[in-house]
Amino acid sequence: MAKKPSESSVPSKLSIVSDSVTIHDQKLHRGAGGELHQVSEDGHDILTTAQGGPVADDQNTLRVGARGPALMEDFHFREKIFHFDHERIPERVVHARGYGAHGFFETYEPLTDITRADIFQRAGEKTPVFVRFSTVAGNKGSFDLARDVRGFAVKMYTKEGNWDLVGNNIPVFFIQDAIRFPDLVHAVKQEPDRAFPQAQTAHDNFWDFISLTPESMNMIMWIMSDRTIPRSFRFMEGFGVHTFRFVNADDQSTFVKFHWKPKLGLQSVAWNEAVKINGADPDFHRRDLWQSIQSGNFPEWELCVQLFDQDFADNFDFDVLDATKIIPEEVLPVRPIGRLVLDRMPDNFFAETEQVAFMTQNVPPGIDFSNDPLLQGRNFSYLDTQLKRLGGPNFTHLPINAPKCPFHTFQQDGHMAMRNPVGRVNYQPNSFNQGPRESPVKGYRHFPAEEQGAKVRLRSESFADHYSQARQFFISQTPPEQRHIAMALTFELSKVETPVIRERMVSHLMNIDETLATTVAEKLGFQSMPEPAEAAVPTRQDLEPSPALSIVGRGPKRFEGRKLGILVTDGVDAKLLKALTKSVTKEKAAFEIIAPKVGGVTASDGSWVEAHHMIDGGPSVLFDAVALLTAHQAMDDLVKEATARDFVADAFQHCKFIGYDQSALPLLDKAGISGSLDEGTIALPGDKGVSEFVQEIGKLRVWAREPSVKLGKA
Ligand code: HDD
Repeated sequence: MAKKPSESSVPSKLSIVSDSVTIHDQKLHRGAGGELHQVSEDGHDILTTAQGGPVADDQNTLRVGARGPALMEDFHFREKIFHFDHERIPERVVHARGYGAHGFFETYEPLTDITRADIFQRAGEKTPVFVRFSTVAGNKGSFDLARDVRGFAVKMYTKEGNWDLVGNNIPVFFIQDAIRFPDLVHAVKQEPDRAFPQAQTAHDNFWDFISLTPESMNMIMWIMSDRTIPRSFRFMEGFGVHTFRFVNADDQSTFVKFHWKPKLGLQSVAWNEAVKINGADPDFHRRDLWQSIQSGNFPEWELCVQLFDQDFADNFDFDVLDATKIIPEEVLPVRPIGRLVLDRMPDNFFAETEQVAFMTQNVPPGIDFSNDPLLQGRNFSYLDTQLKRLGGPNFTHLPINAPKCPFHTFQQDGHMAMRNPVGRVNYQPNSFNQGPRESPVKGYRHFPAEEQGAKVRLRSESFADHYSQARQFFISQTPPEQRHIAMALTFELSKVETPVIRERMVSHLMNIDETLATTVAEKLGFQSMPEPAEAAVPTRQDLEPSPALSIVGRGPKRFEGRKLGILVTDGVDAKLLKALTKSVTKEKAAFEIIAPKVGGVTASDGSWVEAHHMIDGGPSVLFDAVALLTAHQAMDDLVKEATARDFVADAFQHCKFIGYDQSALPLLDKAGISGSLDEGTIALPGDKGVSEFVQEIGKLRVWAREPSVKLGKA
């Protein structure tokens, strides 16, 4: 039977309206975003076409008779399908998968002596920002915990125009010259004939390119470390990577490197954990940022700078224009100059996070570039890519990309122009004294660096030492972190099918650390060790370790900002559960309850405890530590659940703290760990009181356990 419009299955009261206004006798509703809606005879918002025409039936196409052909006359159908057909835009060629948030940057102190950038002139000044975090290689729909560099792109809407600091969570890069970027990206992304693997460096093309690119060796140490499997965006550092310039009002320049330091410290997950998180929650990082901002726990970073002059640059061991090198913090300390707080999620992912256009060339007066050939190349690339992605030159008219300060140009027309110059005059100079004029005083002045030389395609010799800093990174790691690097290299190279590529990589490792090279070679089943790779600079510099490069060495002291997973059953000790959740909340941490059924459980005092997950949906990999608050009566059933046993076994092998009620001992037994209890498996109450337990789990991992669970045995 054909339905009449009034019989549509859609309920008639669709929208909840927040406000009513009357304009020209037409009663309208104001929606949540401030937009106006037409109102129906019975008071609900009216669905309209994009032309504003009210729609009577959105469920049935216009046709001849109930079973007849559709009519071309159906303009509503045509418009609806047309728009749907065009919903997608090209994804970013790199950094396709990303997630963003709004917030502000607060300046700590005036930096008038070193930069004239308005954003750094007044203490306490707050500047609106939008940040987009991303993975590099995976497509838009890939998973969050790929082993990959994370993008850390910050758009600061300053009073002198947008400043985009388009950085990564790693302070060095794979290549020294932008001309190699297309090859790097082709090599890392899915292989073109088979279109896999996605979001993975573990394949021949990537390691082939890398093994033929010695300048990438420092970056390789970084990407094989735990930096590429961060626990959350909130626990990552960010880096501007390149050397930039600050320029003051007297046109004096100071070199500057930018660092974002997370307030809650650094934290990563274990590789085995990352693999499982990708299955359990492919949106793990998105969800984490969403949940923390929505719950009012606003993530925060300090912007720190390393400042230096030409003298320092001339005397430093490496070229400050070489983006494959760092300046260790122990050599040149970082100075905090402000803080970044993310406190608001976008209203709409596409409009903001997808359409945001970052460009390294967006700098306000007082911030300038160095001659870093990677940075210079980037300054060309980003404008181009926005044109392709966003479809025309007017992408700056999109609210997320428009400056928040007044702006005035003579640009006009083009696709989707939202703003054109008003009036007759759209050029300068003009005789009408109309329109904007340049300001030599307030306007952007490029730093007048003196440059000379022959026109050449040449890499400076000062860029040639590819192994010294790679070794420095490796020796700056704690033993578990070094194990992880060896494991990661072994895993990745084990996926390489061409033996000569594996060998070439190990020959590079010989120049970085012989023990590392031997460990990897043994694990890969090499019969003999290859010769060390030929190095452009034969003598490696023996650099001091830089403790600032370790994550574990500088781990957090508290559980703040982390999440405890509490596995409960019927009969859970109500007092214990309450004390634990109270203590976790007091620590400004979060908890989630996992139960045999998602509905919840009945506690010892008869109260009902609602669960966030059933065991299958809440594996321990989603939590920073776990507690097993079970009861004897539920144990027979619980130990039979494979996922309950995995919950415990995984937490143990991932070196997490496990608090347990004595009733959970049979579960520990079935999970195969009752003979291996250590300082990280804590009876509650018993070994420790609840608040002591919450203090203890602030250490996050019991790395001493790792060799015995074989995970990290390299
Ligand atoms: Fe890039 C995007 C970071 C080198 C060309 N890059 C992009 C994004 C980040 C970075 C965070 C995502 C921005 C967003 O969220 O929209 N890129 C870096 C860093 C580099 C780097 C830290 C080295 C230090 N990039 C680099 C080079 C080139 C590009 C050498 C080209 C010559 N990058 C691009 C691009 C992208 C991009 C093709 C893709 C999408 C976009 O720009 O908006 O233009």
